[in-house]
Amino acid sequence: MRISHNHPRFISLETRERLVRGFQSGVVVSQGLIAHGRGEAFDYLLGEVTPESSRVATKAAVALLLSAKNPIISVNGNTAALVPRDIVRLSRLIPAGLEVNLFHRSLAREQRIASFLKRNGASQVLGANSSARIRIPGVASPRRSVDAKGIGDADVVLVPLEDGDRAEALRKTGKIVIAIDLNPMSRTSQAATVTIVDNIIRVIPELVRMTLRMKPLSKSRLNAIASSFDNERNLARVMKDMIRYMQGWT
Ligand code: PTJ
Repeated sequence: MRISHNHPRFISLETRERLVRGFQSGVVVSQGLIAHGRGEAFDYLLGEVTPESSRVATKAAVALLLSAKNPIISVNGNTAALVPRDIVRLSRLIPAGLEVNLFHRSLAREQRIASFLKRNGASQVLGANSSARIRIPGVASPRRSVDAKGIGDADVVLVPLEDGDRAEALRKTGKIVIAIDLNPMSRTSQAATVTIVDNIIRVIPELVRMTLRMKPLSKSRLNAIASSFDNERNLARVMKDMIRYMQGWT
């Protein structure tokens, strides 16, 4: 379907079309369409704009990614379909590895997503072969199986649209978890070290811009930014942003 740029809801409709195309090509699962609907509902509560609280979280996330020894970006179907170029750009800039890691896992879909990322500029994508896998203890979903050289060995993991179980389990293994989730009340949001509550279509381009700006900063400045961030406090700020936005309607 072609959507006119003049349509008042162009961005939202175009985003849905990307997911539908991703679904038709086997990158996105049907459950991913449902998950996006839940995300959209929370995006409404933000007024579909990035609140200041999310910018603060993005800055802390970049500080952690730039200070990491082995940072990894975990990619699922929705992420690949919505922001393929920017996620590859971010991985190059930091630099961080890319690992396909799926909730609804099949080797064929992992390989499809890896090829899609490569067509969008990635040179190496982990997680798309059955060898070199290890299991994260305490995860019931297929997401427990990760690449030993990727998420398995990472100190900082960026997890867009994650499930709560794995976010908690990754924290328990001592890793720093950066989540992207429009729902500030989800278990993932609560479990992560840094949660960016915003739409992934705005978050990844903002992470790219912020990385370009923060790359010249010293290690001690990056440490100071990361350690002054408090996720619990910031999530409370996001909720206040949502309430304030809704009060504007009454
Ligand atoms: O590709 P797979 O097999 O790994 O499956 C991916 C989905 C998304 C289906 C899987 O991870 C899943 O079931 O996710 P959830 O638990 O339904 O959704 C995860 C969170 O993502 C929810 O809290 C949503 O609010 C949030 N979300 C959905 N769309 C967006 C979003 N957050 C940011 N940006 C979005 N566009």
